[in-house]
Parts: sequence; structure tokens; C-alpha cells
Amino acid sequence: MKITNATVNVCSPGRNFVTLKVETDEGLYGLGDGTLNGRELAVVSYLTEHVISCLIGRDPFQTEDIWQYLYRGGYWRRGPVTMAAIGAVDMALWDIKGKALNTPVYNLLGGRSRNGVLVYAHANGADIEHTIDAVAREIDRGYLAVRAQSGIPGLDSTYGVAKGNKPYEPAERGLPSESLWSTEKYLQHTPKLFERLRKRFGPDVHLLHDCHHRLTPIEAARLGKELEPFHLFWMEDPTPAELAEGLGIIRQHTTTPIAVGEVFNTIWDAKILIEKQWIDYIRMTVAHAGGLTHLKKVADFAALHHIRTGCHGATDLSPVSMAAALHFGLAVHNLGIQEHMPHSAETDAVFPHGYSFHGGYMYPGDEPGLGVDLDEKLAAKYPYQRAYLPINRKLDGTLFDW
Ligand code: CS2
Ligand code: MG
Repeated sequence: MKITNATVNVCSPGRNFVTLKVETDEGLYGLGDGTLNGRELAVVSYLTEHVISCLIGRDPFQTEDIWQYLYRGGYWRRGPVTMAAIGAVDMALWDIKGKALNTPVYNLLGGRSRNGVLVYAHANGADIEHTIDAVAREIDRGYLAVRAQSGIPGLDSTYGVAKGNKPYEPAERGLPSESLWSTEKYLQHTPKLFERLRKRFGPDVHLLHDCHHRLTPIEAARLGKELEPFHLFWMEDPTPAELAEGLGIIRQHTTTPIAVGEVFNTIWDAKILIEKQWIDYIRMTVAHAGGLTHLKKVADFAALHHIRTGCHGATDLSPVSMAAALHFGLAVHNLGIQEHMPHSAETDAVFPHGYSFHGGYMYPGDEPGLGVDLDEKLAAKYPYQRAYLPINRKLDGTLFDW
């Protein structure tokens, strides 16, 4: 079998997605997600200008060699754009491989290690009361794990909280919006939120929270300690993780489990965090971490250090990524949990798929390959619209982490 062509589809059914389609001389094709929220066209250019011509004529079964060719052969290694492009190629090749062997991709990753993939929902509200109601709704939908994000008294907006009654979508069309932030207000407020959630829902539901890279290590240590009585499943991205040693400081002070990695794109970003066991979950995602070929290596390395996966799965990763993540999550031994933000109806129509949700778990389905498709005719009705992630500033105007 040989690769004969590859094209990149960019569409925007509610938000932008980048999809690579790799075609073969045997009529099979595979799909890969190359979406990088707010930088989509950079990945499109990387694929169309620098990658696709190198794929023509290759054997799509050679996932390892093609991955190494694109990673080592590119010379300029790592980074979100490069690894998202490699991720899109890799997903598409595994999709082709599964279709050619008439088997779902999870069978090529070790087969079923479990019946279904535990997932967590997002719940958010303008204040504690509304957030409690939102958590209740997700529990009623069958989720066993819920991430809770609340508006903060004294701040007009904050990460993870939808504006109005629209679902939360971080990228906004037009230039970046700006929001104001106060760590002090956030640290005063957040323990109250989880005290109320535990009081209302008891000890069994898994509660998660995303700090979204906004704390210093010692602030995160304080928050982790104050959240300990509420037994969170994890505290996510407590501090910007470029400084790995910062996670080591947090670890000295609290037993609240830590999850990082959605902004990482190779194992090198997480190596010391894993070796030192400064984290409990690694959240790198199929789309941004170079695809299934690389993510399997990351998971296996993490498994040696008691660390489980907790892959990123926000709506800015397409249903192609969600499908790949579920095949990965069904097979990998050290699965922790998979993030699940349901896509919009428009998105699901553009990307028909076989995966499903039931009783707190998701199932990739048993179609050959990844079990997801792209309706190119429908996609054409949703043209790309530039969008940006927001900018965050402290109350005094200092530019801060969003
Ligand atoms: C968040 C994301 O889902 C999460 O854990 O951190 O919503 C993140 O803000 C977006 O993926 C950024 O594009
Ligand atoms: Mg996050």
C-alpha cells in the first residue's frame, strides 16, 4: 500500500478545526486532527508546505519510521505546531492501518484493557450556587467525575466559566479578549467552592479543578493543602510547568493529586516531572503530542513511575482526536481518566463518529480504524474564522497567564 495524496481541511462548525486526510493507492484513507487552538493556520502551513510532499509514495503501515522521519528528520524538533502536524499524520496512518486490517485501532495498541474509558465532564457557573447546579446536571447525565470551575466574586470573568448560557468555548473570533485576574480572590474563593460541593454531593463523585497555570508554586501548595479535606481527583496545571522544579515545591506541601501536560508536546517536557513523581497524571493529548505513536511511549514511561494518563479533551480538539483518545484510553494500562467536553451538534454532524457515552464511561466503537469520518461537503458550509484565546491581566494591568 502506498500514500498517494494528502489534503488539509479547515472548517469552523462553531469553532475552528484542522483535519488531515491521507489517501492511499488501495482506496483507503485516514484522518488526523491537527487543530491547535488560536494557531490553526500555522499547522496547516506546516503540513501543506513541509510535510505532505514527504509522505507521497510511503507505506502508511510504517508509523514508527514515518514518525521518526518527521520528528528527527525535521531537525527543528518539538513545539506545538510541529508536534500537532506530526500528530495529525500519525493519527491518519493508524486510522488507515486499522481500516486495512479491518480492526479498531485499540486492537493495534494492545487490545481492550477495560470495558470503557472513564471520562470527566465540565461544570461551571457564575458563582458557587450556579456551579453546584451545573455539577448536579452532569451527575444526572451519568458522569462519575466532574470538573468544577466557578466565577470569582469581584471578577467579571475567569477561565472555564461560560458567558451567558452558551457552552464554554475559550477561543473567541476577532482579536484576543482581555480579562482581569486576582490570585488573592481566587485563593479565598476556591476552597469554599469544594467545601460546598463535597457537602452537597458526598465523597463518591470525583471532583476535579483546573488552576490553568495561574499560581506560583507556593500559592498552589497553599491551595492544594486547603483542598485536601475535599479529596479532589486532581488539581490541574497549578503553575506554569516550564519550570518543572515548581511542581517539586508543590509536592512537598500537599497530597492533592496533580495533573499537568495539556500544553506539553513531547516526553522531554514531562520527563523530570515523571521521574521525580512530582505529578500524578500526565495530560498530553494525541493531537498535540505527536499522535498515538508518541503518546503510547509517554504512557509507558509514566507507568514505570505510578503515573496515569488524563488526556486533554476540550472541544478545541476535534472528534478525530476524541476517537483516537478513546482507542488509546481503552488499551493503555495506566489510564487515569479522559476529559470529555461534548462537541456541538454542528461539529458532530461534520465529523460523524462511532464513539459513545454511557454511565460515566466512553466507548470508541468497533469500526475499523478510528471510527470517525469527515463530511467535507458539510464542512465547506463552515469556513474558517480567525479566533484567539483570551489574554489575562492582573487587576493592576500586568500581563498574566490566561
Ligand atoms: C482546559 C482547556 O480543558 C482544559 O483542561 O485547559 O479548555 C484549554 O483552556 C483549551 O484547550 C485551550 O485551547
Ligand atoms: Mg486544562
